[in-house]
Amino acid sequence: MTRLKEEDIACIAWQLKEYDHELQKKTGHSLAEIAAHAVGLQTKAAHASLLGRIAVIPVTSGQGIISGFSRTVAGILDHLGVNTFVTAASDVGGFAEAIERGTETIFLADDDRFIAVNLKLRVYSDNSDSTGKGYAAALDYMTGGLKDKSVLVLGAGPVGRSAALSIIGFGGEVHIYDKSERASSTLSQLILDSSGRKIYVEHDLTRALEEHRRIIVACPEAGFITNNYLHADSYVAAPGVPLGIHPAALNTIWPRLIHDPLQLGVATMCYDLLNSIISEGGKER
Ligand code: 2YC
Repeated sequence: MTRLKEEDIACIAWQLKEYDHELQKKTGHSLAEIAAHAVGLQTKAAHASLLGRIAVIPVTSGQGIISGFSRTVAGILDHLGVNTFVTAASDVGGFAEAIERGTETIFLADDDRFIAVNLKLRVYSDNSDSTGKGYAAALDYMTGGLKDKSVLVLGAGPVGRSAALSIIGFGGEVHIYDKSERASSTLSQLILDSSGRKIYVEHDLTRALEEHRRIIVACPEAGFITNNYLHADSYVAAPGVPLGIHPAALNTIWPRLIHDPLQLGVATMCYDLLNSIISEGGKER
């Protein structure tokens, strides 16, 4: 999993309105609507404020705190209308502070996992899983619907796996390419076993890029997708950091490219927890 750098996230918190407008232009929907779509919720029914107060806890383990990370996560949640704060203390002290201040939902990340936990329902949402869902939902909206359409997923890791399952959920046909053939075939078998649906393993990246117009770039390779693979009807949803689109190709694909280092994943984590709360609420009746 790529570890974000301070410069990757420095501007996010104060550009969220612009980012949201950009998403609306590209997909016809807001960040909240895409995140709700990713988890099968109608935004009308689910307002993020149902999550109560949220605490983001800085974590110093491993390579330590990324300056601005917790503040940026809190900014994204605030943008969604959730009352959020970053704990003054990190780690265990931050956890105690979150409990003392009556929060029900906690966001925290170490070098390996980024999760959001709802203490009341004892459920959690994982960033990789949510990021895959969020990007598949954005591609579904941006292309006018993935039903009966083929989608090339680059990268068979946790994000690519989650995106592939979501694309199947939207009725799409998944073609997977990973530089490790073993990773592709393992994912293909997992999906066949879990959903009975076949996905197509691509063995040649060049051919796959030439043949596909809807692409999820869920691998951490910079700039390998050049202009000759992008066409007027190409649509790219790229959760991978660094961005797989070659800088010289950015201008042409920009109106049909979704890419951010944190926003869609965090928003989908929020709606994923909301989904649990709403379905739990339904059970309580
Ligand atoms: O500031 C902190 O609390 C750090 N412990 C945060 C470390 C996040 C490491 N993970 C990443 O940089 C990203 C995730 C946001 C998703 C994938 N990699």
